[in-house]
Order: sequence, then C-alpha cells, then structure tokens
Amino acid sequence: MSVQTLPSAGLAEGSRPVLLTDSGHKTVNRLTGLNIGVGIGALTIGLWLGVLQGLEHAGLNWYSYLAPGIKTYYQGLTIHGVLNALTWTTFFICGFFTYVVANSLKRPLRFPWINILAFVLMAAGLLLAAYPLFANLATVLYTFYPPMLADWTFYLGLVLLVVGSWVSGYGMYFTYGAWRKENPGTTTPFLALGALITMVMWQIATLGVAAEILFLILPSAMANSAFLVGLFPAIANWNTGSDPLLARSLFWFFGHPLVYFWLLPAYLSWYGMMPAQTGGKMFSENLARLVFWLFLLLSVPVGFHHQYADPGIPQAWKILHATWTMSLAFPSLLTAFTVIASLELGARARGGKGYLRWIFRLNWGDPSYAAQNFAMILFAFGGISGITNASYNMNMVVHNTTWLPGHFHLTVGSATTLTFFGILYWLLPKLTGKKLFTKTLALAQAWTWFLGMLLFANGYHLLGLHHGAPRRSMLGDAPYRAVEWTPYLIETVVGVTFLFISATLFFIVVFGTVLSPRSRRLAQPVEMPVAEPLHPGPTPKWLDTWTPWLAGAIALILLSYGPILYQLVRDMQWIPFAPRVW
Ligand code: HAS
Ligand code: CU
Repeated sequence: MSVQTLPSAGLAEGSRPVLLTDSGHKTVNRLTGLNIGVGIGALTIGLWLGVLQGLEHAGLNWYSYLAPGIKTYYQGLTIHGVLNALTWTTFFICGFFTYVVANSLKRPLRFPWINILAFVLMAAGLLLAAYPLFANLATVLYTFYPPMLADWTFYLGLVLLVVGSWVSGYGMYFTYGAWRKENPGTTTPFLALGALITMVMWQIATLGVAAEILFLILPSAMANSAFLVGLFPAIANWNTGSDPLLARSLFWFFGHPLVYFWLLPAYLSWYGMMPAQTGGKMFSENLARLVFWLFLLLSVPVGFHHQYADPGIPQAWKILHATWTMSLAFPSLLTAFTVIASLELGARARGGKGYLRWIFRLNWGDPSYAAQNFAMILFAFGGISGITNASYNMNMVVHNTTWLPGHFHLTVGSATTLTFFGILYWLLPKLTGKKLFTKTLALAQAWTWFLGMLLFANGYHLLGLHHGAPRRSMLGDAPYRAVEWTPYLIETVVGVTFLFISATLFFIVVFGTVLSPRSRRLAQPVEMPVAEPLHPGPTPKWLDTWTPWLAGAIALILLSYGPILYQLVRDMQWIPFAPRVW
C-alpha cells in the first residue's frame, strides 16, 4: 500500500499527520469518475441535438429521422442547453474539483459521505429534470424565463442539481478546514485555492436562481400539476403568476457568474497545470491568485449586461453593471498575458527561439496540451466578442442575434469544453490506470473541434452582425430568411460537420480508454500536472485570506443589486403564466 504523508512542518500541536492512503485516493477517484461519467453521458445527447440544430439552420430539418423522440426544434434546443451548458459543466466541475482539492492538499476528503450525497442529489436532480424535458413538458429553453411555465419536475430537478453542487462544495470546504487546522501558517496550494474560490463564488451566485425558482416559479408550477393538486388540494391557491422582470433579474444575478463557474476550472488548468505539460513554469503564482480573488470580487454584480434591452431597469443600474463588466475583463486580460508568458518559458526551455517561432516548440504533440491551447486561442476571439456584448451601444446591434451563440460557443463551447476534453486526456488515464486509447485520434479530436468552432462561430457572429439573424429561432425555412444568409449558414454547417467528427472522435477515445483491456495498464501511474512557480517565494498574506475578498464581494453585490432589487420587489407586478406556447 502506498502511503504519502504531509510534510510535518506546520503541523498543529496535538494534531496527527493525515495520510492520503490508497483508500483515500480510491474514494476521490471513484467520485471524480462518477461525476465526470454522468457529465459525459449528458454531453453525448446534448451534442447530438446540437448537430441537428446546425442541420436545421441549413434547411435540413431531420429531427423526425435522427431523433424521433424530439418533437420540435425548440424542444431539442432546450435539451441541448440544459444538458451541455448546465449539466455537463456542473458534473465535470464538481468531479474535477473534488479531485483537485484532495490531491492538491494531499489529503483525503474530510467527510466523503458529503461528496457522495452531493453526487446522489445531483444525479437525482438530473433524472427528475430529464423526464419533462424529454416528454416535451419543459420546452422553455435553458433560461426558462417566465411567463413560460414548465412542468414542476423540471424546476425541482434543477433545484436538486444546484443544491447537490452546493453540497459538493461543502465537502471541499470541510476538507480544506481540516487541512488548515493541520497546517497552520502554510499557504494554501494554488490549485486547491482556485477550486475553493470558484465554489464559493458559485455558492453566492446560485442564491439568485434559487430565489427565482423557489419564490417566483415553483409554487405556480406545482399548483399547475393535476397530480400534486390531487394529492394536496390546498396548493391550487399557489398559482399566483410571476413577475417576469424580477425573475429575469434574479436569473441573471446567477446567469453571469455561471459563465465564470464554467471558465475558472479552465483557468485553473491553464495557470496551474498546462505550463507543466510543456516544460514551463508559472510566470507569477501570486498574480494567478490575485486573478481568482478578483473573480470572487467581481463576477456577480454585472448581471444587467444581459438585460440592457429590458425596460424597467433604470439606465443608471445598467451603466453601473456595464462598468463592473469592463473591470471584470481585466483579470482575463491578465490571464492572457501571464499564461502565455508561462507557456513561452516552457517553449524556450524546449529550444524555442525568436519572437514568435517558439510557439512551434510548445507541446503540440500531446493531445491534453494541444486541446487546451486551442481552447485558449478560441477564447481570445470569444473574449473579444464578450467585450463587444458588454459595450452598451454595440450590444443593441447584436443582442438576440446569432452573434450570441457565436460568442458562447467560443467561450463555454470551447474555452471550457475543449479545455475539459484536454484535462480528460490526462485524468482518464489517471483514473483508469490505462493508456489513452489512441493519442492520434485524441489529437485529431482537438484539431477538428478547433477548426469546427472557428468556422461555426465565425459564421454565426457575422450573420448576426451583418444581417441581424435572430438567435433561438428556426432559420432553415423561416419566412424572414434572406438569401444573403446562405454563405454564412453554409460556413456554420461545415463547422458543424467538423464538430460532429470531433465529438465522435472524443467518444471513441473516452470509451476506448475506459473499456480497453487490462493489458493496456500503465507501467507508471500518471500524476496530476502541477506547474511550479518561476519565482518561489512567500505569498503575501492578503492573497491567502478570505475575509477581505468575501466582504468586498458582498459589499459590491449589495451596492449593485440591493437598491434595485428592493425596488423591483416593492413594485412587483404579478402576471399569470402563459398557456403552453410549445
Ligand atoms: Fe459572455 C452572453 C459579456 C465571457 C458565456 N456569454 C453570454 C451568453 C453565454 C456567455 C452563454 O455583456 C449567452 C447567455 C444567454 O443565453 O443569453 N462574456 C461577456 C464578457 C466576457 C464574457 C465581457 N461569456 C464569457 C465566458 C462565457 C460566456 C467566459 C462562458 C464560459 N456575454 C457578455 C454579455 C452577454 C453575454 C454582455 C449578453 C449579451 C446579450 O445581448 O444577450 C469576458 O469575461 C471576456 C473576457 C475575456 C477576454 C479574453 C482573454 C483571453 C485569454 C486567452 C488568450 C490566449 C491567446 C492564445 C491569445 C478579454 C485568456 C495564445 C496562443 C498561444 C499559441 C500561446
Ligand atoms: Cu454575462
């Protein structure tokens, strides 16, 4: 049995050294595998529906042949959004972070049952939400704006998914608390710190959607259920309608930091792991810590940049949120420069020369590395379109056009998802103890995703910008379709074809690895890549202290949301939910 001990330095008096034993590893690995396995299952269906949407936009409405259970484009679109954007990401992140926290603190989970409970809650939530989605009882898109109303099981499923992810975070906080007690005065390892900050930010962010669902939607949804009213007649009175503006505001209180919940695990890997995969070092570990703290501080109070076009939110609040949004681009710009510097260190150590020629010396032959580097390049474009969205007057041009799906396929669909694929290309061999099924196909997967997303997103961006083609709409044979759209739609369909090939390669690599025979066991176990800092040195106390950052985050939220939410609640206008529109 292999046993690792923590360095004894810094052990609290009276506390015992904690061993990360084989069994501790096993629990963490199993939990990680379970979470990621469910995430990949959701992604499989979600990606398939994405392909069908792409085909529909090219005039090939093939749902009835290729997804017979799916009745309409909009049902497919809802399932695509919920499974890819909400489910794949949340399961992957909870699994990955459980792994990162335990391995970075070199400590077993403090209370493994909490993380097991978290998984059970999330899986139950997913099953519950899947029923109305596939039964066409919840075709309300992944943003589920009132006054559309889905079956109550959809909302309850989402609540369980979110609560499960909170519980997963609690498992991590307890583990951190135990580590902290055993290691007073020791700086929190960067990887664990980044994961914990992300989970705390998520905890705050999800309060918005929890309030929205629990107070403004779920009671009416339950009152609309003949089954529930039959059981408990009194709840029929709960059908009070909703206030769409307040509901949207609470949704976007959550909806924007949601995108950083997707992005920060990728940043964690870009900062703290990727440099090690190309022989580099962290250009500045302290700066990486600062970036994560800035995200805790600024991720939430910016939600109105999704509501620039909403009447009822006074301009001043939109401008305030626009200002914070621009500040929030700053830590991403810091990331761009410092991560590239960390990678350049590696390329030069591998013999790279010149101003730009060193780029060829990066570890492009390793699928795990290449996938993540492609994700970064795509994110440079996605980030620029994000800043365009955030600029109030330019938003008026692109809002609700296909520019938006262009933007978010470069961000959540690339920066996040392609990075997660890259992470899987080392994590999967680590978890299974087997070699990656085929390195060549994994590399081809990364290339095809990169090319596919470039074409797909470019076509969508330009179609939205030049022609105002609407998002969330069938475009294939829409009466408002113009001939000028055709070249862009062809470009996107070529992109979708690449993406389809890429997704197929991904599943071949994943299932091939998991199902491959024991003879493919690795001689040496894979280790989690951990980048060393270029200048190891003491970390300033303020970069390893929660109180000022948390207090700052709460103060900014109160300032940027407090008065306006008070006003929206005070002036609430209940309107009845719409009859089913699908
Ligand atoms: Fe966004 C809408 C603004 C980032 C996701 N966004 C969305 C929606 C989604 C989404 C899903 O202000 C649609 C929601 C819906 O359904 O309605 N977004 C921003 C801004 C940023 C941003 C300012 N978004 C993201 C990320 C997402 C995401 C990250 C997911 C993961 N977004 C908006 C706005 C809207 C919006 C408005 C509403 C629009 C509307 O009208 O409805 C910023 O965080 C972006 C900052 C990023 C950068 C880029 C840094 C670059 C890096 C890589 C460098 C690498 C290089 C390559 C150069 C400034 C870190 C190196 C190469 C080598 C070889 C070494
Ligand atoms: Cu946003």
